[in-house]
Amino acid sequence: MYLTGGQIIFNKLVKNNVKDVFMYSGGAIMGLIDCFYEQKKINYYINTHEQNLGHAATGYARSTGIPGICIVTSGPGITNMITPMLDAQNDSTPLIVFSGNVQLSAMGTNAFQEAPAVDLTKHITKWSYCVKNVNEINNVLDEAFIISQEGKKGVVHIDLPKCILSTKIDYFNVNKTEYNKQINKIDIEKIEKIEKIEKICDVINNSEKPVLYVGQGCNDYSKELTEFVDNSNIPITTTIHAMGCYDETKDLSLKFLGMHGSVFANKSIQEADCIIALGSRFDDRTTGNLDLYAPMAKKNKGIIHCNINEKEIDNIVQSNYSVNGDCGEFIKNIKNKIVYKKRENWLNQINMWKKDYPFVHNKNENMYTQDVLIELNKQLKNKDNYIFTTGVGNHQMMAAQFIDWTQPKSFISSGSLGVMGFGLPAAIGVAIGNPDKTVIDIDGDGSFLMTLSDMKTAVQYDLKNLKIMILNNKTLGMVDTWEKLFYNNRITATDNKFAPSFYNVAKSFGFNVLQCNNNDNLSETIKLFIESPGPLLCEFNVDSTECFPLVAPGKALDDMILYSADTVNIDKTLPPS
Ligand SMILES: Cc1ncc(C[n+]2csc(CCOP(=O)(O)OP(=O)(O)O)c2C)c(N)n1
Repeated sequence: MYLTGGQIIFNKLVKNNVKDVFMYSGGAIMGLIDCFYEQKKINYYINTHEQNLGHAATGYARSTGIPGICIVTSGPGITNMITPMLDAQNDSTPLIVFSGNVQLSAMGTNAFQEAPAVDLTKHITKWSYCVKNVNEINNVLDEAFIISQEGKKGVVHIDLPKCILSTKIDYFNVNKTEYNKQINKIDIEKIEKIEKIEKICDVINNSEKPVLYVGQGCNDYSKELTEFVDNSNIPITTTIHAMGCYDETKDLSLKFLGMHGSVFANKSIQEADCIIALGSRFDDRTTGNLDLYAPMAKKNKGIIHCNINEKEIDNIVQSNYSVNGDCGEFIKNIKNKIVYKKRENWLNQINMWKKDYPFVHNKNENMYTQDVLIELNKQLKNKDNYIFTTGVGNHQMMAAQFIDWTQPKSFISSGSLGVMGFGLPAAIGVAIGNPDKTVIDIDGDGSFLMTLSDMKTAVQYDLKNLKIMILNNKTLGMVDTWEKLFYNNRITATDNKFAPSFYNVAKSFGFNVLQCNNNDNLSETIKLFIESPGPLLCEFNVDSTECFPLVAPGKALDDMILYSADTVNIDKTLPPS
């Protein structure tokens, strides 16, 4: 049977059980997009911008575990994808991106809508490959699905010259050529056999003050991790990507750590004699000043690191014991060898910190972002039914602080790259991938402005399970704080008072809309927000406030600025980072 390159790709997607793809059209990719016409095998969604499409596929992939499929055109199509591709790669999200390109004979001639696609993406993907022979497609696609999901998950980019998509071959009688697997293929990690287990267990069993520091590498092992924590009585803190992996309402949870994390988590890391890092990578937002990081654990030679990506081991923090492998496997290997210990002094100390330094804010008659989130947290009865996305800024960190995270993969946010504008398109992908859940995008006015055109997409696909909260403080709050604290109050580039009424904008897109301007009707508005169907947007006109605690640049992890007198006394000459 004769099939075009485009049809072969479509068939391979069907064979790989792809149910949903995110796309944006254009001349060079039409040979593939045309295959989606009047068929019922794969749903396709058209966002308003390639960046949005990439974030939507990311939200889809991170919430379902299924690779997100993106289809874009050449030139501006693929350049608009750079941000979501890097974001997905950095946050270990499996994406497969297909881009069109000019025909092979025109490549390198600066042709219309030509971009050096593979050159642009090869440093921000696990694998980036231009198909130059239609016979390769079969094997290239097999490889794309494997690479995006094996080891540390990430992004695969397949570039498709227009002529490859239109060339017909006798599919069943052709020799499906092996392509050159070496080309551009980077970053494929091997999973090593777990070793040194006995020694590691001794270190943990002998420690008086152990802490688990868990990242998203554990998100698929929430049950195993929970059993391990409860059976070993070891307190646990997480990165923001792993929040909910262990239920934060339980006593042994220290919530998330880092720059805006809990004081008690940060203090615990600094005081711990043994840090068991599982599926986390010592990102600088979670360590503070590295020279001052975890002095007791370093002294005690008690840093244990398990990560599936070999390159993360000893990359930032030198471990004393490392395992390059899967966290689930690691937990399975150690769980029966770790003894339950009471560690009364340690847990008492932690409980004192919890009592002395809970997450708080400047409570007064004004309505702040934190007030809204506290009320939301109070009224959301069954959090298992919800998944949250966010923009980037204070609202993101405050959401991490003031919502109790009880389920893994329920906080989907741009962590490593920190892309403003992630919230809405990611929520669209989550809503599509999880029709039985409600998705709430907690967003800032600045972040939301960057990608709000995708409200069209939410309306077009009638996403009744999608809701947006805009915490409109009329400023780019997180940076505004830095201007105030570290740049002598020079408010240079954060005023956002010319942002539109999001209530009106959403209405014109066809959203259901709500608005809340003060604490008096906050409770009632949140109730309505929870009860009303999507697509829904509620604009909360909040007062601007800082997000504390905050580890200032260059400071140790437990040297945090709090809501207190020291807010006004901090050193304004600190170097920014
Ligand atoms: C694309 C992008 N540009 C710039 C930044 C730098 N940045 C980080 S937070 C922030 C302000 C965010 O403002 P907003 O979304 O209104 O949230 P708020 O902090 O006010 O809650 C900025 C400009 C970024 N993270 N992403």
